[in-house]
Amino acid sequence: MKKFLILAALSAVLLSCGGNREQILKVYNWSDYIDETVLTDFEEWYKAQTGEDITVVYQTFDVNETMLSKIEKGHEDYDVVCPSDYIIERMLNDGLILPLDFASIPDEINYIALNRSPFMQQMFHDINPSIDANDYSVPYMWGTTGIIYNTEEVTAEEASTWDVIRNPKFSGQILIKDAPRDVYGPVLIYLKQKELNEGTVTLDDLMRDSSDESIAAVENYLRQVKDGVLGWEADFGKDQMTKGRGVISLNWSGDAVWARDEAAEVGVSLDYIVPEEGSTVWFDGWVIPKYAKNIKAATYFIDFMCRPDIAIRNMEETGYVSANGAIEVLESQIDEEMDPIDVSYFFPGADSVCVDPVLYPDKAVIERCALEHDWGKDTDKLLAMWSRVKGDNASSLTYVVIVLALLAIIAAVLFSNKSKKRRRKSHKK
Ligand code: SPD
Repeated sequence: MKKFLILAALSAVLLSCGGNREQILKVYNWSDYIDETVLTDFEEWYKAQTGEDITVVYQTFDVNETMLSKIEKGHEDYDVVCPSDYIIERMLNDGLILPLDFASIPDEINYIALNRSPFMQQMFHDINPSIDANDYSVPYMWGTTGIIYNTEEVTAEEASTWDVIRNPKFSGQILIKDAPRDVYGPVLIYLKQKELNEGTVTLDDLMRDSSDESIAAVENYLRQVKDGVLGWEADFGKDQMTKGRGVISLNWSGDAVWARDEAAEVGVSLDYIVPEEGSTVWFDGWVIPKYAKNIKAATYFIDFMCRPDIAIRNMEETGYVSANGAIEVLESQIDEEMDPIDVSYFFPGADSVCVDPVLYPDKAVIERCALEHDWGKDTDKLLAMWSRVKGDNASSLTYVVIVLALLAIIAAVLFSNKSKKRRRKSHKK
């Protein structure tokens, strides 16, 4: 990371001295989401392919909304960013991303075209049936939302329902991802079990449900969860779990893999489950924002990320699962110690392979998961609810108390100054 901060500083100097922006590629990605050595490899590969120099300036974010706001409001000139599904949908609807031109990349190194997964293509298509997101974005990593649990404190049965986050037995030991959409979806799915079982709503309906009634129901539920929450975390939950500082974490599958493997090294036993009621399946994809300045290098960068060996390195470093459909990627994950599962939805024909089910869930798990969708302006209602639950926003009573306290302090200072003056006067007399 240090190296890239230095690079960023150097690049800023280079640019401010009138350096060539065509030799800079600004990448804005989630934290802990890449093997950073691939960035230098990209610089070398780009030079070999095009004969041109490039320096990657790499920055990270922890939540989608931070990234979106920098582009939406700040018009920052990132060349490549990595939003999640529903944010890609929003950027697409708002004209914030550029169509990709992969025809400009020679066939033999066109890794995007060579390694597409039909599952990912379909998911991208489902983002918005009237504008094909496949023309604007390339999937990077994907996964599910579920529960990481400490197997010494929590049974698989206890963790197999979303209600575990309200279980008083684990109060004070529950970590919740500070990602409103990723919490709202599963909680609503949990609350609407009856309707789902009766077939009066579908998972997809729920992912589009921004009604006041549903937001209120989720808010009511989260208020019951809140007192037992050890932390609302953007990216420290996985680490806390490895240290045994929480026993339940509502989290993403990639963080679960990372945490489970790290924890095993220090004798903490973690596992991950997608609760029986259903959940969200998500993906993050590369896009070129409207304000990008180096479209050529951005296009090559996205292509390079799709090279199977690069995809495997990124998976191994982060714990997340690549959206790459190349058979080499599947082969790199075969582990004979695992029970065979059906991942034919992702790798056609692979209906019985020994892979980690946290990385590639069994088809039956995927069938009970749905993709989140953008809510447009209704997103503000969700964010307001989230702040109310977490207590980020002070009530008007809080403001009254603060103002009264400030007035009392000012009065006390004035009064003490006056008495000092009076004392000085009487002294002089
Ligand atoms: N530390 C990188 C985490 C990226 C995970 N993205 C998941 C988004 C779910 N909406």
